[in-house]
Amino acid sequence: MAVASSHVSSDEEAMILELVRDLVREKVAPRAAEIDEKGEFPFDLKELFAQSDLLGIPFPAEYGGLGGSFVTYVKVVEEIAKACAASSLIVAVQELGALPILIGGTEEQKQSYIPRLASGEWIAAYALTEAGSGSDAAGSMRTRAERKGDKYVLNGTKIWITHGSVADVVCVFAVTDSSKGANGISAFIVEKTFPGFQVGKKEKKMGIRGSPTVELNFENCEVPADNLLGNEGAGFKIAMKVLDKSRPGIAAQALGIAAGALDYAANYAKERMAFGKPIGQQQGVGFMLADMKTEVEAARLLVYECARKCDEDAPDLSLWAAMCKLKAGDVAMSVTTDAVQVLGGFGYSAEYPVERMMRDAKITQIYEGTQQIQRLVISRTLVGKWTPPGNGSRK
Ligand code: COS
Repeated sequence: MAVASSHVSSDEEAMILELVRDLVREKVAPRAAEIDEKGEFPFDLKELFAQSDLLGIPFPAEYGGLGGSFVTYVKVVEEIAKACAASSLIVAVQELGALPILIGGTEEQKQSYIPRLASGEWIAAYALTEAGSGSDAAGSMRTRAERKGDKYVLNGTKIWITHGSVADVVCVFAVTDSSKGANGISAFIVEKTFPGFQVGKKEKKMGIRGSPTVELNFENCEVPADNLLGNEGAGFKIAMKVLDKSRPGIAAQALGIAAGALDYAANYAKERMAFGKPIGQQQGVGFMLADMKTEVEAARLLVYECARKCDEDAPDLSLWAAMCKLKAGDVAMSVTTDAVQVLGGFGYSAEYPVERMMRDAKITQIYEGTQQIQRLVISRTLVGKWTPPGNGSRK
């Protein structure tokens, strides 16, 4: 969680972004195709980002972070995603995994964990989703946590956990009281060394292949009671507040993918000749590029405005987080698809980056809440939530 008033000036933000552009050009872009092909987490780039203080940007200075604004943070994610979507998740998921502690943690918990995450010494992950509990995150959760003395004992399985296999610490959501629906869910800080924590199957994915997505199994996993975040039952609200601040990071990733694909397609269209002139000068392609550019800039305005609202802890943040993730995810998909079209047969070849970008774009319409969930969140702000007659709740 970035501090409300940033410690980073606009001059410093410009310097950070220049540094990131240099790193991306020299170190990230040349590795992007290989990272995708091998499907391996790029530990070298994680180290590079850690040494360059990029992981600490959104964390408050008092916990070892840079105390940067959310606006700076989303711009950094965007810059990395222009070249390599998987690598941009190194920055974005560190924030996602740390947010439950920043939002729901005690001073002691923050002091204990955030400095190690801000420096990049440790990697964080966020474990909400289960096989039967994706969009309906509260209603269908099956992972249980039972208090036994000074410990909680966790049992259950989480799936689709980004960086779950490389994380040192995972914020895990589990049911502590099944009679209370969303208000019976609690959040825990779980270290990978806690007994009963196991990494399960790794997914084979369409895109973001350098970012490991795994199953996590909790078999009588013992978590010290001190690692409960907030009170028992506070977990779902923490999970939702986290998503309000992490969806803009995913929107920034989507924006970066789209901007990277547009850039590549526009350059190609300037060079590639057909019927005696560059294809970009022909109306069919030129107008496509014009629409792509307009969509990218529209998404950018929403992402940056939402990041500003994150910095202010604005009361309508949920709405803006959902809108920017919805728009940027759809723009990433449409712009990368059109970029492949601009390149024609070459666009369909893995030798050109737009093929990877199109595969990477798809996930931004799915994770951190599907586009349908974003629309649900947005429409509820307009017309309210449906509560069935009778007891007023299905739970
Ligand atoms: N901030 C704070 N509190 C919130 C909140 C938010 N953004 N959103 C919901 N809550 C609170 C509600 O106010 C409600 O509190 P009370 O019981 O005190 O009234 C409680 O949380 C339950 O909320 P709600 O009734 O809206 O829950 P629903 O089950 O109807 O649906 C959705 C919530 C669908 C919005 C939620 O489940 C969701 O976002 N699902 C998608 C999950 C997701 O993005 N998964 C991706 C994987 S994580 S990378």
